[in-house]
Formats: sequence, structure tokens, C-alpha cells
Amino acid sequence: LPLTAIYPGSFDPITLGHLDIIERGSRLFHHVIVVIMINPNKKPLFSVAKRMSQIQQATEHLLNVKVDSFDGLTVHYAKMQGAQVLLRGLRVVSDFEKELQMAHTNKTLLEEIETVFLATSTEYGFLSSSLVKEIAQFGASVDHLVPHHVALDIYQCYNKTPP
Ligand code: COD
Repeated sequence: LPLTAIYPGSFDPITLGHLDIIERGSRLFHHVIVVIMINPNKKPLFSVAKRMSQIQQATEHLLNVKVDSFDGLTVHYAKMQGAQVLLRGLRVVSDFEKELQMAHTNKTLLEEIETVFLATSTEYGFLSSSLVKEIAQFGASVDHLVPHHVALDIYQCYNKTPP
């Protein structure tokens, strides 16, 4: 049975930590769908269309990876795609509490879905989209934290010249 995993998140913007999970996921599953979940309570820096194109460009070398967006419950999207796996990344213990609660909740909503966690690669354990935005806002370089095209988008958004 070909396995499809969905990797849901905000990806505002995608970081090298996310990309590492996507690359490793693409070696484990036949298909990986990175899906930007639209959260009406969050005010994102980048539009959904912009985040989609950022992720598309960052994953164009991965032939079994698709990018999508969805407004609704993650389990509804998973069911629609016939996905068996919900892929998530774990960095620190504090991630675990939230992630376990989500995994359990999703399981009550869709019995057949399995959440699979990949441990972050050690070099990205500290990395988050919000830290990246904070660093760029103060004019420092984020080139070691996000794909190059994303770094340029962030500098432009904050009206900073690339450091
Ligand atoms: N290394 C490894 N993994 C990482 C790193 C890193 N450096 N940085 C982030 N990750 C992982 C995160 O742990 C997460 O698993 C994933 O990458 C995405 O991260 P974010 O921050 O972009 O996305 P989140 O965590 O805000 O996404 C939350 C969802 C949008 C998935 C969630 O809110 C959701 O499912 N919303 C839809 C509505 C729904 O179904 N609600 C019920 C959920 S129980």
C-alpha cells in the first residue's frame, strides 16, 4: 500500500528545520503533502500564496513532495487525501506536550490516522519561524536558518537591506 503522509503547519515562513523534516519524510513515505493550515486567529507575516510558493521552491528537488493549503481541520484534509500518516517534528520537551495532545485529539477525530514524529536534527533543535522573524526584524542575517529565497522575502518584508 503506498503511504501518504501529510505535514501540516503554519510555515510562516518555512525554515531549514521544516525542510529537514520534509526531506527525511520524503525518504520514508511514498508521498508527502506539505499543507499550510489556515488559522483565522493568527496574523501571519506571509500570505498563504506566498508561503506556498516559498515551500514549492524549497522542495522542487523532491519529486514525491506536493504543497497545498487548507482551511479546516487537519483530519478532514488527511481523509480527503487518503493519507495514513500525519507527520510532525519534535524539537524540545515543551513541543512534546502540545504535540501529544494534538495527536490524541486527532486520533479521536479520525481513528485510522497515525501521527509520526521525527526528532529534529541536532543543528536545528533551536530553530523556529518566530525566532527567524525576530532576528531579521533587527537587521541580522537569517541566511543560515532559512532557504536563501525565503531570507530575501523576509528582509524585504521588514524593509531591511540584506545584511
Ligand atoms: N525541527 C524540527 N521540527 C520542527 C522545527 C525544527 N527546527 N521547527 C518546526 N518544526 C515542526 C513543528 O514541531 C511542527 O510539527 C511542524 O514543524 C510545523 O510547525 P509550525 O510551527 O509551522 O506549525 P504549527 O505547529 O503551528 O501547526 C499547527 C497546526 C496548524 C498543524 C494545528 O494548529 C492544526 O492542525 N490546525 C488545523 C485545525 C485543527 O485540525 N485543529 C485540531 C488539532 S488537534
